Amino acid sequence: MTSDVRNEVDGFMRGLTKRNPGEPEFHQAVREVVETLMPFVNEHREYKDAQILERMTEPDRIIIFRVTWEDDQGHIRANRAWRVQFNNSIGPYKGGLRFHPNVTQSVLKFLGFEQVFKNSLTGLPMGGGKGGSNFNPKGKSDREVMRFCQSMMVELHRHIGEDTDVPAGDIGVGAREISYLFGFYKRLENRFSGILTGKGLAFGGSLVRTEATGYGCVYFCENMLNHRGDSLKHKTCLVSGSGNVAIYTVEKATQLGGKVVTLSDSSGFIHDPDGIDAEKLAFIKDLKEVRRGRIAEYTTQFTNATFHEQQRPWSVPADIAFPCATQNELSLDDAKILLANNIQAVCEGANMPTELDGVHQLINTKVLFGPAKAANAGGVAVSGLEQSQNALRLSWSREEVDQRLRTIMHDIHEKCIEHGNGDGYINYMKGANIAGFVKVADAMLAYGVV
Ligand code: NDP
Ligand code: 2IT
Repeated sequence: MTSDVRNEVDGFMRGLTKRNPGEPEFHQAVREVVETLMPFVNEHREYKDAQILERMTEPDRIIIFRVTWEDDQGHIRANRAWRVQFNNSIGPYKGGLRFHPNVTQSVLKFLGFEQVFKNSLTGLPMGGGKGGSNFNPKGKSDREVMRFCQSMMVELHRHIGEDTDVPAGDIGVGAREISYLFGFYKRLENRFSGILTGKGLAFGGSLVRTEATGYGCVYFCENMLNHRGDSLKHKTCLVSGSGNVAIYTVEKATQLGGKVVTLSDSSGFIHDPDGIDAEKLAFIKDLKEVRRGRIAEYTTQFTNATFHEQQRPWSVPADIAFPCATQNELSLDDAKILLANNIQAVCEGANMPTELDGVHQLINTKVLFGPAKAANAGGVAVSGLEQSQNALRLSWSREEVDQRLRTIMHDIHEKCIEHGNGDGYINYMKGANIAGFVKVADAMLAYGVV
C-alpha cells in the first residue's frame, strides 16, 4: 500500500470510528474492506463521486428491541435484540440470527456489513443483514428457548418478509430455534411463506442447507488447492469449533481424502492424531446436535485423543487450517505458529475468525488464504436456493442442491481470481472484496441518490 492510500484509509477510518464509537468489530471489518478497495475506488471515479464507500458502511437501518420472557422458575428475564438491515440494493435483506451472550451492536454490524459482500458474491439476488440477541441458549431448557423465540418474534415479525428481510441461523440458532421462530410467525401472521431459511424439511426447508456452509468451505479450499495443482488428499487439517459449520467441514474434508485431527469449543480443543473419521463424527453429531454436550467428552470415547483445556488448536502441525468457531479466534501469534509449521492454506468457515494483522501475515507469506466472505458463502447460497424453492413451491433433490452449491463455490473462486490476481499469487481477500463490491455499487449508482 502506498503512503497516500494509507493516509486515505486512515482518514476514512477516523471518520467511521467517530460516527460509530465503541464498535471495534465493526471497525475491523470495515478496515479490511477499505484497505483493499481504496485503490480500486480511486481508479473508478464514478464510485468515488457517488460516495459509495461512505454509503455502504452506513446500515440502511437498525431495529433494537427488548425481549421479555419467563424462565422455568417463573422469573422474568429481559434481553436485548437487534436486526441490522444493512443494504438491500441487490435483493431483500438476508443473513442469520445469532444468540450468544457476547452479541453486541458492533458484532451484528460487522456481520451485516460482511454479509452484503458475501451475498453479492453468491450471484443470487440477496441483500445483506444480520440480527440476534445477547440471550444465552446454553443451559436453557427447550421450553425456555421456545418462550424466548416466541417473544422475539412478537417484534421481529413486523420487520421481515419474503420480499423484505429473510433471517436464518448463526451461532446459537439452529434447527430448533428456526422451528420455534417460524411456527410463531405463522401464528402471528396467518401466512405460510419463506420468511426464514434453515427450516425443517417438513415445512419448506432445503436439502443440504444443514451441511452447506461446511461443505461449501471445503469446496472453496479444494478449488484453491486445485488452482495450484494440488488437492486435499492426504492433507492434515485443523478445524476449530464443533458446531454446524465445523461438523460439516470435517465431514466433507474427510470425504475428499483429508485427515482432520482437531475440533474445539469454548472450553478447549481435542487432538486426535488418528483423524476424525465418519464413525467418530457420528459420535460428535450426537454429542453436539442432540445432547448439546462438551467436546472434552470425545476423549472418554476415543482414548488416543487428548483434550487441551482453554487452548486453541493452532499449535498442532498441519497442512490446512479451517477456523470454524467465531470472530478473532486466530491471532497474529497463531498465524506465525501455523506458518512456522508450514501451513499451506487457511480457509475461513467462521466470520472474521482471523485478526487483521494475522491476515496480513498470511497473505504476505503467500499461503493460500480463503477469506470468510468467499469461503463460507455456501450457507447463505443454499439459503438463497431454499428461497427459490419456496417461491416455486417445490423441492429439489440432494444431488441438485449439492451440484448448485459446488457451481456457486467454483464461480466465487473464479471471481476472486479475476479481481485478486497479482504476479501469479491470488490475493483472495482483495478479489472477494472487489468482486462483492462491484455488483452492489453498480446497483447503487443506477438508483441515483437514494
Ligand atoms: P454453532 O452455534 O453451531 O457453533 C459454534 C461453535 O463455535 C461452537 O463449538 C462454540 O463453542 C464455538 N464458539 C462460539 N463462540 C465462541 C467463543 N466466543 N469462543 C470460543 N468458541 C466459541 O455456530 P455455527 O457453526 O453456525 O457458526 C460458527 C461460525 O460460522 C460463526 O462465525 C458463524 O457466523 C459462521 N457462519 C455460520 C453459517 C451457518 O450457516 N451456520 C454460515 C456462514 C458463517 P461453545 O458451544 O462452547 O460456545
Ligand atoms: O453468516 C452467514 O452467512 C450465515 N449465518 C448464514 C446466513 C443465511 O441467511 O443463511
